[in-house]
Amino acid sequence: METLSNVVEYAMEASEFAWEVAPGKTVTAWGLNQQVPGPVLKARKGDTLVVNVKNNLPEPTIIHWHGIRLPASMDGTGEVQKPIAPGEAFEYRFVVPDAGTFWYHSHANETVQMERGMYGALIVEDETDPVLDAERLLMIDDMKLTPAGEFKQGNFFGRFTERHDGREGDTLLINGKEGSVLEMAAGQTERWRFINAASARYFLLYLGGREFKIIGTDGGLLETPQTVTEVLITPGERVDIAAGPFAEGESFAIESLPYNRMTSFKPKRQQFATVQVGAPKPSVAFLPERLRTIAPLAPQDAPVTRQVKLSVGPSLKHGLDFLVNNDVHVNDEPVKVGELQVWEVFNASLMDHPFHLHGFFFQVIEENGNPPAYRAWKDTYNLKPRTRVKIAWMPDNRPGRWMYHCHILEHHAAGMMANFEVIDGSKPYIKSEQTHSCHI
Ligand SMILES: [Cu+2]
Repeated sequence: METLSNVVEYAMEASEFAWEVAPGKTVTAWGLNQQVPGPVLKARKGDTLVVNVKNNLPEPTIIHWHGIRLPASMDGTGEVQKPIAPGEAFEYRFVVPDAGTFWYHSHANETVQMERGMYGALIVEDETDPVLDAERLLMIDDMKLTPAGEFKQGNFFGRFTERHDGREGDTLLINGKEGSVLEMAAGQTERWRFINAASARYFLLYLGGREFKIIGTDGGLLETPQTVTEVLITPGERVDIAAGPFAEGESFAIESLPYNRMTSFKPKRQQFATVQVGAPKPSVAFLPERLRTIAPLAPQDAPVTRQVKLSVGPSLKHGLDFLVNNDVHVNDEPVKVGELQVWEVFNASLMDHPFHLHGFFFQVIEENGNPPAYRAWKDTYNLKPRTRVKIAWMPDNRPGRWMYHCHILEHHAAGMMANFEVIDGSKPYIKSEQTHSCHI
């Protein structure tokens, strides 16, 4: 198939460099091509993407392609790939089969490398995308810095709190910059693609009470636009919205409303950027009532094939461990190609966790006994405390080692993850050895 597809090539180099997050405020970042976020990679649905990653960081790295349904060998985790050593390079090569807002990020020493800037967007377009007047990418992140602009290292208590709550900082970034001003024309409607690249921050998007339409999420377009005034975007998630039209002279903030994810952080209303609406321009935007059809994968009462329990438990070594089915860094049972998976994911803990499945989209078919408000393809889904969701997904013919984990990076590192194998059911199953430990 690949020979028929258009090939899009990029070269990226991971390195340490000075990055100005605001005038006079410079950090020693780690990132791709000396920018935070890294370059925006663009392709069209069905293209073959080839990305050569050269590692000039002082430690090994790996690049994970979040949300892309690629072969296991290209997933960019320690399960399937030897980390790229300093001075070495690796070529990722895969077809991008779905249109949508995706992203790439380090999957090695994540809590450090992503905090420092090792992430970027991957946009996959399709001719069926709605036509809006313009498109903008907004990558949400924060950094926890000292007054001198160094990445803050906590004391013993601080490190314990960070392990429990996840790392949040007060330097609030959109596309690597603090206090951005976005200018747009009056009368126009734009597509804004939000990606939450933060370690642990929950972003409850708010445009000063103005209505906007959610048009897409992790796995591309929704079936119908959803008109709202706020939407929660948890770490790892993507939300595409149609914003506008606004009137000339309007100015408003892109904010995150207070959200209590049940940690020691005090929920706050925080401003990430400002939008200024300038002189009007003609609009060609047309948002259809129906964006596409998403066939349901399973009925709400489909029998559960696996239970996944997320919890927090005491640990002699660390104080607390973050658990999947009562264990850390779990080796879960394999699943067979072509066998519908209906997983009941239960958050038994007293805090929120965004559950992320690598390499496959799922549909939430039930949440605490109720059907979801609308159907969507997801790869990351937030579970509030004591929440039980049923997700359905289909392992298509991409055997290999995959994983699922909490996308709060500190929880992932503290054990809330599992790997498992997708196997060809027609062959006898021989458990394969992982190529490299994913443990930090
Ligand atoms: Cu978590």
